[in-house]
Order: sequence, then structure tokens, then C-alpha cells
Amino acid sequence: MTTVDTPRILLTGFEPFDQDSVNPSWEVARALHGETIAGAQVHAVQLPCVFGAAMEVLDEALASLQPSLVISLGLAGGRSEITPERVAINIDDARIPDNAGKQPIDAPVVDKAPAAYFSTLPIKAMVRNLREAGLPASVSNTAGTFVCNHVFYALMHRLARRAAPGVRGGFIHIPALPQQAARHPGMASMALETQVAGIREAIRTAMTVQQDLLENAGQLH
Ligand code: PCA
Repeated sequence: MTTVDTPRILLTGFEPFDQDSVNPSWEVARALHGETIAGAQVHAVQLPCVFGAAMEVLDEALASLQPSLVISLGLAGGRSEITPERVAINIDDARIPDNAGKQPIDAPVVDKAPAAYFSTLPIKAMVRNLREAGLPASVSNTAGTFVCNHVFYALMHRLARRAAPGVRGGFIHIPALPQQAARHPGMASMALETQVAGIREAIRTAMTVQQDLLENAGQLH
């Protein structure tokens, strides 16, 4: 049972983009909506895949929910694993137009703000726990330069500036769904139920692990 005092987890997913009809990030978020994980209740919010507008919807959700944990999800078509992101960078550089036709090139996400922020999620503990649960996962060192990185950066900038110590946040990219991969032969995919189980485990880890593991998750290139 939950009460008004139950801590809240904001879990965001994106609407479909790039002419797709589904986005697993929203399918996973809405599947977890209302669940209580490690004593906190998940609130799913859908973000538009639009530069600027996505940030505004995120801001509204942060203000109205006052969450104690924020995890944003996005699709990384072609990835085969659940990938907690390490770093958000202050750049919008769009290879394709967003859902409003905007295609910024080398614009800052937030003017005159720091070059980058690190995730404050225990990304290495998440990866280890996911693997131990039989779910493929790796730390990612780039969230790209499209709307996902834009939202990730905006989130970390807000959390760093808000007088809300202890609110952790970050971003997790997830693979395509099998029905998406079926239209792109050779593309990696992961079933929705596996993705949901993975994000549930990632949330549980974020709620219970304070200090991240000091464990190698580097890449040579
Ligand atoms: N993936 C895109 C934007 C929305 C989404 O789900 C990205 O990785 O930037």
C-alpha cells in the first residue's frame, strides 16, 4: 500500500521518433507506472522527442512530483544491452530532425553552463546487478548528441542546481524491441518483458546502493 508520503520515482520515456510507431523507452516506463520498488512509487511521464519541449515537460514533472530519484529512458537503436549512461554533455548536434523538424547543430543544451555532468546513479552497481540477474548490461560512455543527451544534460543541470540534496538522477539507453528490429534485419533487440525486468532491477539498485562500485567499466575507444 502507498500513502501520500511514499517517495516518488520519476521515470521518463520518449514518444516514438524517426518515423517509428513505438518507442520501448515509453513502453517500459508505462509498464512500471504505479509499481512500488524498494519503498518508492514509480511515476511514468512521456517526453516529446523535441529539443526544448522535452526539457519543459521534464521540468513540469520535477516540479509537480518532487521525486527522490529520476531515471530517464531512451531508445538506442542497434545496442544489444541495457546501458546506464555515465556522462551528459552540453551540446545539441542532431543528425536527424526531431519530431518538430528542429535540427540544431553545435548548440548548447543550456547556455553558459558546464561542459558536462556525470550521472549520479550507481551505474556500475546497476550493471553488475543486471548481469547477475541474467540481463545483458554495460556502462555507456556516450549518450549521443540528440534529444536523449539533451534531456539527460537538462536533468543533471536541474538536479545540480536545485536545493534538493540527495536527489539522484541519470539516463539509461535501452535496445530496440523485436518488432522494430524485424524491420531492420540484423539489428539487435530485446523483448519488452526483459527490458522491464532490467529497468526494475536498475531502479531497485539505485534505491538501495548509495556508494557505487569501484570496478572497471572503461573502453579503449
Ligand atoms: N532516443 C533518442 C531520442 C529519443 C529516444 O528514445 C536518442 O537517443 O537521442
